[in-house]
Amino acid sequence: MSDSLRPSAHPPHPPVVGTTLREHVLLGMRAAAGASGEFTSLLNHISLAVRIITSRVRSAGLADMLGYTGDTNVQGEEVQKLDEYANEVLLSVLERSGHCCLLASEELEEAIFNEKSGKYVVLFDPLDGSSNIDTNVSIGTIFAVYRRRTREGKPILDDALQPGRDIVAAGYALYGPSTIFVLTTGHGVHGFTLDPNVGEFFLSHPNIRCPPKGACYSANLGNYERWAPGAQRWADWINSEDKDHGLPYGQRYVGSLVADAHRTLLKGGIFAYPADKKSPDGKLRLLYEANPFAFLFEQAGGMATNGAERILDVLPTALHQRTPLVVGSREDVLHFREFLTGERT
Ligand code: AHM
Ligand code: MG
Repeated sequence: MSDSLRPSAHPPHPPVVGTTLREHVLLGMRAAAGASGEFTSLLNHISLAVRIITSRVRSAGLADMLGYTGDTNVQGEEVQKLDEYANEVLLSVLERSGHCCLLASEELEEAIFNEKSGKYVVLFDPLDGSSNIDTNVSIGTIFAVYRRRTREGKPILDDALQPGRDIVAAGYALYGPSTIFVLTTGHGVHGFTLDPNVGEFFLSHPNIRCPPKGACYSANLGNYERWAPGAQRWADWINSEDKDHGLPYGQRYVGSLVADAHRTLLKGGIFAYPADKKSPDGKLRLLYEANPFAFLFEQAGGMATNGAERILDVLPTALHQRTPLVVGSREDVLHFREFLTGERT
């Protein structure tokens, strides 16, 4: 998408630490000629949903008492799982916003169409890494926003099947020791940390840049035997003893994409979930996991590939399509690609 078509949520002045997310988004709107305020309102609705989810995630450790496990709580009531709860919060907040003609979620088999209004499409993973909830490990929400592709009539599935390069906003919330909301509207990447006492996100990480090269890699090495020979050679190389070339890299793997990718974005290095014999198309989902992160990393100077192609250029054919995903520092991702294609052995 050309920059002139992209709604602007980037302030005309350098971002100032302490600015609230609301102010940041508003400054972006003021900088965009003819902005209607809908995009601003949509982003504010997403941040509201994230604050509501944060509040529930923070009491997840009390699950046996309060519920959210999918089982029966101490009062003998059926309780909702946290990922289902997060999904419902996002759906209801976004539906009420009136800005979305189509919503799709990892938790829903089919997309939800709103035939009455909304020029935006939001695709999301409401609670990624949810297998980590039981052990109090960081989890997150991931989203991508597009303009609807069809200009008139009812929205159709094709409105969701757009290549990642047409994203107008992408971001994630990481529910870690604090909740951080990382956002790009195509004008750089900025991180906002939630002050739980005030209930506001404050700009804490302006202009995030992914270092050109890192010192850590993030991959599930338990899948090594199932990987293609190129991916195995990459793993052998990155674990090899070669101090002059900065090897071996350290290994960090949380098993929550949001946590692993966030660390990689800030510190550099590489996150790789390649295809394997068990998941020949990869495990992660293109539309609401890989694309938002690919867009964020490119905006921050990093890179994202499926091994053969730039993630953002892949033309989706299905809502829940899977993809291999390799994101991170430019140099590190290029090295991976060279091993995978056989340019390097
Ligand atoms: P989920 O969407 O069901 O939570 O699965 C996605 C998660 C990612 O957060 C993470 O990167 C990956 O699956 C971990 O997979 P594995 O356990 O195979 O290493
Ligand atoms: Mg997920």
